[in-house]
Amino acid sequence: MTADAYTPPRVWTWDKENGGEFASTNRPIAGATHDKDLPVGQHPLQLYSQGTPNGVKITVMLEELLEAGHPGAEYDAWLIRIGKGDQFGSGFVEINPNSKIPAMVDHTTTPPTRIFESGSILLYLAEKFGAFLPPEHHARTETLNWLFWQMGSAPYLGGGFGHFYAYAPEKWEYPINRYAMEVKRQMDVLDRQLADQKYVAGDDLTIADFAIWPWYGGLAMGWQYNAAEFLDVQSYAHVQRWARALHDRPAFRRGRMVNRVAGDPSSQLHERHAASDFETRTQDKIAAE
Ligand SMILES: N[C@@H](CCC(=O)N[C@@H](CS)C(=O)NCC(=O)O)C(=O)O
Repeated sequence: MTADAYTPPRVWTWDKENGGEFASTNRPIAGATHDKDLPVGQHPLQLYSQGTPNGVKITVMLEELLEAGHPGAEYDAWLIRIGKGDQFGSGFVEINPNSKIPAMVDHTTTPPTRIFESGSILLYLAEKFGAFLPPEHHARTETLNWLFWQMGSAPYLGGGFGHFYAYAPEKWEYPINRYAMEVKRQMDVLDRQLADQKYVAGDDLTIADFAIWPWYGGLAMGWQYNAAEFLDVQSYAHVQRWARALHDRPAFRRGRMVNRVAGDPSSQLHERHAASDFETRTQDKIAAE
């Protein structure tokens, strides 16, 4: 037992000063903290999100749908600043009782349809547009296998490894070891899968790629937690090849810009309401006005 080993009390209580990045938005209770309606734009699809890996899954898919000639995928993307607690506004909680981005509303149905959980949104869009989810039984099942693999695996990468390596108030060996081991195992799973096929679920780009790329592609590109060297991400050669190929697609480049609040101002499009916004409404252009 180490000097600062913890003996849990009989009943856990909320210690508001428990520290760590993002601690101020964490609460042990659900529900809204304040009244705030959500804005609604002109397009059928209304997205409420931020450009985190879970948010990027959806904007990349919407941009790929538009690129593939589905005009019905036009969308308004509104910024929900999770660091400021926008996810706890009453309007947002009405469309996602779990208070996490991304969340979407489809206004083409009566009544409008709310969709939350990024995997559910990807599946909803794939079924709505008949795209990026192969209809053939085996290929469809394989795509869903990898979609759900991502949903189950990424919390170990973000909530486990990322939290303890980058955000916790101190570096503790036990949790960093545990989650580094698991994340490296997951990268190896993906690397073996990508060794003899172009995309995660086979020869075609699917919602499995949209789900997995922002997390594991981002890790391979060195964008996550400043951990590229620590996890030796370069050693996953097939993940590297796949991550770079997707990174170079124009729709992925645009998708990464939407609702992004960090990085070069020219890469940040806080809100997206029209295709032309990528040229005219990025933060560098807004600052110059
Ligand atoms: N399983 C959810 C996870 C969503 C999620 O964790 N979103 C994060 C941003 S990446 C969030 O909204 N965090 C705000 C909070 O926890 O209060 C999904 O895939 O949609």
